[in-house]
Amino acid sequence: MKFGARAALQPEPGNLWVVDLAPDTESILQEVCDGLSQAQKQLPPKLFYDRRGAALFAAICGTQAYYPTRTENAILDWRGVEIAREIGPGSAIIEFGAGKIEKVRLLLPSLRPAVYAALDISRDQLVRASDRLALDYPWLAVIAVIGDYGSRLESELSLPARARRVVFFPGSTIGNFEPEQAEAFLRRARALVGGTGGMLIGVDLQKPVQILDLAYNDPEGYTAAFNLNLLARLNRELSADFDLRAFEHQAFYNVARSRIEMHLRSARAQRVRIGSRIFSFAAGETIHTENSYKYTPAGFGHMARAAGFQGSRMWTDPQRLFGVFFLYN
Ligand code: AVJ
Repeated sequence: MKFGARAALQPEPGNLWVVDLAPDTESILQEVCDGLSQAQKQLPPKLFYDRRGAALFAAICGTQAYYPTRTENAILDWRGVEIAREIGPGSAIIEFGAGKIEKVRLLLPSLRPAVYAALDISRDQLVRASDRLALDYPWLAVIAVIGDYGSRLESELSLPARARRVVFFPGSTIGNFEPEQAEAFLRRARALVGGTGGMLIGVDLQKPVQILDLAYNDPEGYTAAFNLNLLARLNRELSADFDLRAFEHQAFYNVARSRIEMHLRSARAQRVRIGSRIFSFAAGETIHTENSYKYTPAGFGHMARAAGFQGSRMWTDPQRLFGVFFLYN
């Protein structure tokens, strides 16, 4: 394993390169204070994924209520050969939000890429998972980049010039973006992969409200714990003094905007200190912690075209809960 500020594919022993571009405490504090200064208080969902948050997210993915993970996995598993045929061998796969690096494993045997680059905000999990992947697939060059989606990957990755580049963005994390930001993200991905490249992206589809509400209010309570852990993290890392018993998890489907909204609701009027700043909460006031937009196949296809991708193909499950799109030029 190699650590460095720059990942270059050099003929050195070992097949894993690690690059750390994680935001520092100072910039996290700035983002948190900015978000809590808005009229509708908000916090960015990337802050969910500290060590405990990543573990809680993995627990959510294992619940019966949270259908996206197992549904997308089934699509990748069933359609892996077809997907691999679309992409072709010897590609450079760049995954955003790679987490535990489980999904790409479903594709690797048929896909046979030359390079796999994983970007994720959860340092320990990413280092562990990429180390394991590099050991399991000695023929694969693995690059792990610790950072958020704003990280300037273009300059950090030196990918083989001839390999077809494909951005892999599974999990429906695109749903975290506002529609305009989502389109901008697709456009950026298209620029990263170039004219011959493509994008393989998981998108959660619109469906009856009860299914969605349950998926974000699992009876085991992992989603509630995941949401509240955000405050626990701010207490730990920014020496904030949130009283975790005075906030509650709230998640509901906003039908008009086709999105799940997650909030943390203040049970009473209270003040919270973060560093040298004080933030006041009215009883019932919320911090908006996440949106998870749901698309129709046609709606997402339209957005992909608007972002510049001319070709699009979708695989789905029999209940049409989830779509895996391959976008290309
Ligand atoms: C990782 C962003 C795809 O939006 O469903 C799961 C995060 N939040 N349960 C989603 C999440 C609450 C998840 N994504």
